[in-house]
Amino acid sequence: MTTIDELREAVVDGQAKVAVAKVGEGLAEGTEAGTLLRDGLIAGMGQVGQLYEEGEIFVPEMLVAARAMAAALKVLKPYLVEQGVKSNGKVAIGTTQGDLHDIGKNLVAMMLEGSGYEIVDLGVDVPADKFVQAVREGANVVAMSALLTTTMTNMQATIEALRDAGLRDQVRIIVGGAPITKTYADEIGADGYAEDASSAVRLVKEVLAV
Ligand code: B1M
Repeated sequence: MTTIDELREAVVDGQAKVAVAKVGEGLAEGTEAGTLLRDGLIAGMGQVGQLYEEGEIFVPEMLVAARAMAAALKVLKPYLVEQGVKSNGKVAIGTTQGDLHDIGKNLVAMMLEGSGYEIVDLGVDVPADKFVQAVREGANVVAMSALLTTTMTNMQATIEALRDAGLRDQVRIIVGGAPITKTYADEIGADGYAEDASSAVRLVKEVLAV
């Protein structure tokens, strides 16, 4: 088994320490950072997403895998920057105003980061004007998460604020979270809805291709 295979397996198994060690080994063997990212971390996370969609693993395993990937990414990041690996896009992500549930948002952010997107994590309880500011500062995707029926309506407030600021046409907006549906996303004028973190990665790729 090669170091890249071992790195991929460490992500799938959620073994953060092993993943970090394998990144170090791969770099020491002369493997390019971009290759470790693509064939190790991203491939591993892809496998995790697939296992989750097939019902073979559940949220806790996905979260542990995401943490392993985040730990390995932290080590790899400076080398990626050095190599000039191009960002696929800049995503401003946060939970809607009033919402403190950030586990799902963090998972989505980690999966996107591992897939080559630059993440601006606005955190929790994010008011519309913070999303607007992030778009002014270059984000080309706004990703909003809500877990409460009382806070999901703030997604629409953000979309309206972006429209009022004249920025709606230069940004793609995606939404998700347990109470959100595709119908709701369409109703409020978002560009897309993703049910889970792995489909959020596919969705961002799709909306940026339009
Ligand atoms: Co609260 N909570 N909570 N809570 N909490 C829920 C959401 C609730 C359904 C529980 C229940 O009553 N059965 C309920 C909401 C009811 C409703 O609105 N209809 C509820 C409530 C009522 C509350 C409080 C009001 C309770 C109170 O204080 N009386 C309060 C509100 C606080 C606030 O936000 N202002 C509250 C507080 C909390 C804690 C702080 C204790 C804690 C959050 C800790 C944290 O996140 N750091 C908490 C928790 C843990 C939950 C439950 C148990 C678990 C949520 C979770 O993390 N799931 C939840 C019940 C449940 O969901 N079973 C509940 C795991 C996570 C990985 O899934 O976030 O759905 P999820 O993310 C998924 C997808 O939804 C999707 O991908 C993720 C990964 O697959 N996704 C996206 C999420 N965002 C996305 C964005 C995308 C795309 C996909 O694109 C942008």
